[in-house]
Amino acid sequence: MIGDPTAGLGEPALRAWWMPFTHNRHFKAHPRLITSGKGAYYTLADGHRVFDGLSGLWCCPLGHSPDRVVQAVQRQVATLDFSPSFQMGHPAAFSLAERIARFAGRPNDRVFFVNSGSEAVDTALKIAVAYHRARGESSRTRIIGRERGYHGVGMGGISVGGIVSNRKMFAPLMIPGVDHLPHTFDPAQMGYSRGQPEWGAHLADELERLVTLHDASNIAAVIVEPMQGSTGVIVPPRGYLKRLREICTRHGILLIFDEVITGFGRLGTPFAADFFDVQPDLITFAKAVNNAAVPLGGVLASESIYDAFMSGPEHLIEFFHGYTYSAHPLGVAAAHATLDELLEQRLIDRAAHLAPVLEEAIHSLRGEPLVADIRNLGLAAAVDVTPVPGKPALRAFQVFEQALSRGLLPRFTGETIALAPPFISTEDEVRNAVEILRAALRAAA
Ligand code: PXG
Repeated sequence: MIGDPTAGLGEPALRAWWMPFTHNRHFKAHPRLITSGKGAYYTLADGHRVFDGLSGLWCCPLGHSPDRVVQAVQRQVATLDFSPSFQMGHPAAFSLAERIARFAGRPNDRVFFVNSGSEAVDTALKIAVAYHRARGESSRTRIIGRERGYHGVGMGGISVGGIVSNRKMFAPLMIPGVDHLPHTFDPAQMGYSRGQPEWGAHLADELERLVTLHDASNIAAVIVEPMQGSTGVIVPPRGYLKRLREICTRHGILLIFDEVITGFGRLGTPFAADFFDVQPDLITFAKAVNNAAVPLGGVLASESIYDAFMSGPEHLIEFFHGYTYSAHPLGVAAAHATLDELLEQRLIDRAAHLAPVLEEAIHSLRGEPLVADIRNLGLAAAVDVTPVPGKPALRAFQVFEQALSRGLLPRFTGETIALAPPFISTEDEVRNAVEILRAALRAAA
């Protein structure tokens, strides 16, 4: 803990907020409070500045409060604070949808706006099942996710997700008819891989096994994160995603890429679909789309999927789905400003340029105390640490605390520490973040 981070906030002031994905009792006894952010740094309540090693929660590639986004949101809230998206529309939402489709290199796609990654995932699953039904293939209802996958916390997302702690308490609420592909992480085969592992493309063939089990006529879609982020930067083996695409195409199964983390530049390309040269039928996005200034997400759907819905009388709604805040004017304004900044400042190229800097630095931690594996892809990296015997997840937290006290905010989850710096970082900042992590590992050992 750094100094007195409560800065005058007593325990009662911390009581009411039931915090998400947080050890609430421990946190409230030892709070870590952020009071402001600018560029690649947060300021904590005790005045310490820390480098934002995970771009918020993977969502602030431009750093914090970039002027252009701040001004766009300020202008927007004063001009049109809210506009209904059911049976009405505001012009900037249409132009944003068109821009995002072009940015994705899929100019004929349609974009459905939501407010979070979880909503994007549940929306994509609904589109997939309804698409088949609209085409007269209503038996195609099964969805295939993947072990270790994270697809948010909606009922659909936890069902197709593969993280046991996010699932085990909620079994009765999960959607039926879901299978999981095996995850692709095998340290014996791919330990300390730089970028994509050579081993593991054959794991995609498990999809053929599921098709043989259920028959393709019962399967609607496969959903995967092209690079698994939350579970600790699990990088797809070379050829794996292409093989998944081929099998889906052969059997008329829709392929959904959940690009909530990888979308908008994290791998040094607009989307991971570009990086891997594999085009899915549906892409979910959120987070970096508008630098997280206002919640916004969405789903990119291919034209043929959209067209399948556009039947029946024209005065009737085609897709009974949407949110009060779909295409919220503030979120949309922030997204336009974020895209302007990403493109004009060539920040995705910059992410691509920083990727090998991060790779070199992070792999130099091999052999340091506690280090069990290191992985990286694009401007993202993870270090697995050896667990404290009998106390799962404690070690990464200890390393996290050591890093925070030295001026770096990384992400810890399970036995993994992850880094995904803002695209605006300098090479030195990236190297320095890793040096802080090195000191933290030594101190925690
Ligand atoms: N899909 C993917 C691939 C995600 O990574 C979601 C869906 C859900 O998004 P929302 O906006 O509903 O939270 C995510 C979210 C971490 C971390 O530390 C990752 C996420 C969220 C919070 C922390 O890795 N991913």
